[in-house]
Formats: sequence, structure tokens, C-alpha cells
Amino acid sequence: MTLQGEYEPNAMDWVREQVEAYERSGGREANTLEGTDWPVVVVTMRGNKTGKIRKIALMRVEHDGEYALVASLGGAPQHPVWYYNLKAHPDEVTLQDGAERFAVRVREVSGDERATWWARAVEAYPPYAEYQERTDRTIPVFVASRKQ
Ligand code: F42
Repeated sequence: MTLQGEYEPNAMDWVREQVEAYERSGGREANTLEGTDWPVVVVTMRGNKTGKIRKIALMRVEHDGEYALVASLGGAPQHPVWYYNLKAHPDEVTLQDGAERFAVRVREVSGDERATWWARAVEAYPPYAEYQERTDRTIPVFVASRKQ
């Protein structure tokens, strides 16, 4: 499943290159955070202002076929702008995990559900805990579920 529209490469070279190598190799290359063994996934979405197709890489946090998408931005004071894309177009998202790319529906989670997914996220990628220490902003967590 692919989203229709004009692809606008990510403004950050290292992200754009990782996304493009990941997609080109069917997830066999560029599938971990640079210099680590921590796996990543590629998320494709629709821009909430331009309507263009945007792609990012995120740490892979999977549980029973669902994925957490953690809007950490390294603990920066502001959300990454992709947060606003997912809020605006939660049904126009695909996720690639390794060779498999599939359509997902995303929803921001809160309360106990967020706490459960946050624990899974920190277990998958411990630096998330440091990122949350760095900022007063509560780092948003989306859950991506496969579309039937
Ligand atoms: N970022 C995370 O937040 N969490 C992670 O777990 C994570 C892991 C990760 C692993 C590998 C890797 O290579 C990158 C990783 N990143 C992670 C970084 C992530 O891929 C994003 O690059 C980062 O989160 C920043 O996302 P961003 O959407 O804020 O990117 C900005 C810099 C950007 O691309 N801005 C564009 C620009 O031209 O300035 C606009 C992009 C956009 O979506 N525009 C929207 C549109 O309509 O087209 C409008 C958005 C708006 O509302 O302004």
C-alpha cells in the first residue's frame, strides 16, 4: 500500500538517507540507529500543511503486531512536526518494518495505556527515558495498528 502524492524528502540529510537506503534495500540495510543495534522502522505520512508525502525513521517498538511511534525529538522542548501530520491524517500512514510495508491507523495514547507503551518504548530504546528527563513536555506516544 502506498500513499498517493508528491514525496518531499526529509529536511535532515541523515534521516533522508536512512529512509531511502532502508526502502531501497527492503529493510536489509540502514535498519538500525546509526552505530547501534537498535532497530528502526520507516513511517510514511501526509503533511498536514502541504499535503505532501513525508517519511521519517523511528525506533522500532513493537508488541503483538502494534507499534509505538514516540515523538521524542531527542528530548527537545517542542514536538517534532510529524506529530501534527499524524494528528491531522491518522488514517494516511504506512509503516515499514524490515521488508514488510503496511497501512496503519495511528492514535495518540494517554493515561495507563500510554504508561504501558512508554515502558515498552524505554525497554526497546533506553535513551527515551533520558529524553523525557530533558524536557517538561510529555513526549507524545502514538500506537499504530494495522488496517484490516
Ligand atoms: N525521531 C523521534 O522523534 N523519535 C524517534 O524514535 C526517532 C528515531 C530515529 C531513528 C533513526 C533516524 O534516522 C531518525 C530518527 N528520528 C526519531 C528522527 C525522525 O526521523 C525525524 O527526523 C525527527 O523526529 C524530526 O522530525 P520533524 O518532522 O520535526 O522533521 C523536521 C526537521 C522536518 O522534516 N521539517 C520539514 C521542513 O521542511 O522543515 C517539514 C516536514 C513536514 O512534515 N511538514 C509538514 C507538511 O505539511 O509537509 C508540516 C509540518 C508542520 O505542521 O509544520
